[in-house]
Amino acid sequence: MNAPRVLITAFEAFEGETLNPSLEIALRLDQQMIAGHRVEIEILPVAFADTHEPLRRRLLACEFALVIGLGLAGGRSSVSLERVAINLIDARIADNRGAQPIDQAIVPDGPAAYFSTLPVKAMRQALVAAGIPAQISFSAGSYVCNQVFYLLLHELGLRCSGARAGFIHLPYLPAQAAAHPGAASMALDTQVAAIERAIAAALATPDDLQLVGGSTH
Ligand code: PCA
Repeated sequence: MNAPRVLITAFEAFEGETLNPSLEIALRLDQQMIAGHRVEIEILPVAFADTHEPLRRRLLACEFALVIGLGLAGGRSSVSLERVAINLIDARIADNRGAQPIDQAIVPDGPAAYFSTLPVKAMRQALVAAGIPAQISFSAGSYVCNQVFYLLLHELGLRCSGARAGFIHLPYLPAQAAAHPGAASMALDTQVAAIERAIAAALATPDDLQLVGGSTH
């Protein structure tokens, strides 16, 4: 029998970087087995106009038990388990195709926001227990990562009831932080371990734990 599957999405490099930790993690985890599930990957361009189609195609058959988007949030010191995707594009910088849309809806007439359907508290607990800095985040920004996060939940909600999805933002890799004096970073091995543990925790936790994890700012 074929093993159930998990999809990880990742991004190419952007904003003048040559690396993106999400891509490095995805390449390391492609076809790996985690808690009896086979990991598959989808590499996305950092381009507002070119993410929806590959996602829609990949999600069409509702074949994934879990879908987790990954992306870089340069400057953050922890692995960020995102809670909220908003229906807004407000690009701080041009994307890799030169587009810089401002104040547009991702899905016209779509809901203002979607919540992650991953058990983010349980996932954070699993990471912290493994000695990996992790936090809950209440904003995935208004750039391409937030767009993918929103579209994952939108597409899965439209046709794949029961499929769980969310987004995780990652710190710089050390080689990237070297070019940004003072910026935090996390080694690739630690980032890979974080995503392995996050996936395992999500698969093991149908209903999230009631743990403190809110924010005052
Ligand atoms: N991070 C960007 C887009 C691609 C990525 O890895 C973001 O946070 O929107």
